Amino acid sequence: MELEAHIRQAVRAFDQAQLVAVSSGAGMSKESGIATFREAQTGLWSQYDPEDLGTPQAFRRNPDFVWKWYMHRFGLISSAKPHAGHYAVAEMETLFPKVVVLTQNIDGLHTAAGSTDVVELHGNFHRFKCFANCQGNPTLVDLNVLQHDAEHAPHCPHCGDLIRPDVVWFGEMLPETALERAFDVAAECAVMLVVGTSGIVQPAASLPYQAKRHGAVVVEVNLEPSGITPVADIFLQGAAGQVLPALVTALRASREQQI
Ligand code: BV8
Repeated sequence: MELEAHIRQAVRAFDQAQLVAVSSGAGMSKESGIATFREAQTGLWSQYDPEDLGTPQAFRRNPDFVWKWYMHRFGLISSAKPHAGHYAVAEMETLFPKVVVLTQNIDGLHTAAGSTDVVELHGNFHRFKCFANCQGNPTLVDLNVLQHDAEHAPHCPHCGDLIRPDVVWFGEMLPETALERAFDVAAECAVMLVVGTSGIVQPAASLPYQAKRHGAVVVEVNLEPSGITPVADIFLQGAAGQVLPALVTALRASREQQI
């Protein structure tokens, strides 16, 4: 079946949904110019595996090196803008009683596009904190106030420990409240729209399986099959920035016909 037929199938699946979950990965931000996690390694960084850089051990071992990698990515992310796909997800809030975005992305683009209920599973790149969380979890610091540069990880003004991005590294637990809410939403949603994830990183990759186990319809948007495709009821092959606006246009048209 071609994409249009699959979108019509998806529109029927969304019908009467009270709670819609949207689970997004790095592919959701690709058309905003942010390389996916696996492609993030360009130029100097191409010889390093992100899973070897994004860990607390790597940061402790060589803080300035990991800091430089983050400042490199921060430069890419901070100039990124939401694309039509982000805005389409935000518009879904006008079509359904409740839409919750469960994102693995740390770029803040869903919120920037207007989504009002976003669960950030892996933190947010615009926040920085004391590694020791010396004033409580998290001990956030304002990077603009701290003397810092792109070459050296700054130090906490309270305790002197290293300052780090407020993101979840490999081997670290996800924020408890975010994780709990994500699994609750996955268990209660009528439809889970899964966008731009390879379905490799856990526990985020388990959310569509949780949704399916609890009777949700799983609709996947990806350029190619992923670790989620085996559990997807409907696979919309294509780029998020193209497929999501087409899906929302069809959902809106279907809603208008019902009025
Ligand atoms: C945890 C923030 C409990 C940082 C990220 C051994 C030791 C320790 C842990 C583990 C272990 N074995 C397994 C684990 C668990 C580990 C894990 O899952 N590892 C994987 C590699 C097997 N997980 C963890 O460590 C998590 N914590 O489990 O705690 C624990 C603790 C100790 C020991 C055991 C368990 C923490 C994981 C969070 C890591 N932090 N990000 C930062 O970004 O700097 S992960 C990071 O990578 C992203 O946030 C994202 O989650 C992930 C990348 O995945 P995707 O988003 O799927 O992106 P990817 O590039 O893979 O795929 C892109 C997709 O988009 C593709 O399918 C592509 O086709 C598609 N696409 C591309 N363009 C488009 C598109 N689709 C649509 N449109 C397009 N235009």
